[in-house]
Amino acid sequence: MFLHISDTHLGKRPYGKTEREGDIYDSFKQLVDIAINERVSFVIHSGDFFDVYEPSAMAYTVAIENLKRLKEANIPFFVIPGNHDLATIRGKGLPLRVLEVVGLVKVLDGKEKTSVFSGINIYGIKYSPTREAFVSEVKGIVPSGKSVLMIHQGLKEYLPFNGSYQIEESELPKGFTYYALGHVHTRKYKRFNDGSLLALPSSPDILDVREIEDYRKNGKGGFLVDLSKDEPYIQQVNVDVREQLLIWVRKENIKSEIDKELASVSSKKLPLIHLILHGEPIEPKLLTSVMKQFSDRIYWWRVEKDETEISKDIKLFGDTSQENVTSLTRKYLLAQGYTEEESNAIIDLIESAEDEEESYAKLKRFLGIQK
Ligand SMILES: [Mn+2]
Repeated sequence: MFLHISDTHLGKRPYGKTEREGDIYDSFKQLVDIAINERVSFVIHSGDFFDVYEPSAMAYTVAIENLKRLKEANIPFFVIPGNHDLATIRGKGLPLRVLEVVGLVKVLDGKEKTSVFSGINIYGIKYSPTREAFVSEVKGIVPSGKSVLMIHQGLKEYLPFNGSYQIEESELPKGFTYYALGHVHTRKYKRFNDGSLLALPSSPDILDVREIEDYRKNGKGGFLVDLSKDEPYIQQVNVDVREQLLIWVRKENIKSEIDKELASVSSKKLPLIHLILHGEPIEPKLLTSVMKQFSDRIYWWRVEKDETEISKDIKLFGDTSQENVTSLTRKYLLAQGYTEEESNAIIDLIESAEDEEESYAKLKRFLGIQK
């Protein structure tokens, strides 16, 4: 049995938050725990191990600490370079190679495509930016015996947006027992008519608002795979991630909507809230004061989209053809609930933006730090 994971994006720091960077490290740590506890023969990672091709010292530290735990448990780690692992500047090298040089991973990237481990032929190629590149990478790979193909590609069936996929499912080379796919952050697996399996573990953390829906359906984590039987057998294993909620609120029911959604949270970690505002315009001050009441039940909140009836505001402005940016800004700020004095201070601040020292002094006065 082996563990299939992907898209760990170590080092990613969503919204600039170090706690979120820590969450992503924690998900990886939990996957390593699973591999050790389940005594798997090896781990395969389908790419985007790091988030960038020049990872931070912190990302390397977490990677090495956890890969060392696997090595001590005699569990090899096979990985392919995803698009995030590959340098965009020539000659910068591959961060995964650093981990390979110190003996913690085996990189399958096309130059070296095969590795045989516990009776399974493991093949892997690096991310190919085009269909043509993919075809030439897989050319010459002939599967034999129980076999795994690790790829990091967009498949039209799962990433149906123009320019986001390189190949279609039917273009996968035939004859492998298990297709270990990365890149698509949606978790699923399917069995083909010949009994072979295609699996997408997705990222083990919610890295984007668009992943929330899939998380709610399928959770986050990896797959335990058993190729010892006639047909491959797969089992989903989950990690505990910081939950994220996408909540539609109206001015009159902000609190009750959030209360209702918070009831579904099961993670030990406090959730991150993304709000979509609709209905009547909501003054920022009102929103801030309502959200303050949740400070011990949520980790952080942000507005994902403001779909309130801004058109109403615009009508309030009347004929705007004779107005300049300053007067429109003032009207908008007043409509958002700021006082005349506050609105003037904000405009003053915007207009003095050329002189950094002066605008800094004004900002301090505005925030009441300095008279
Ligand atoms: Mn990815």
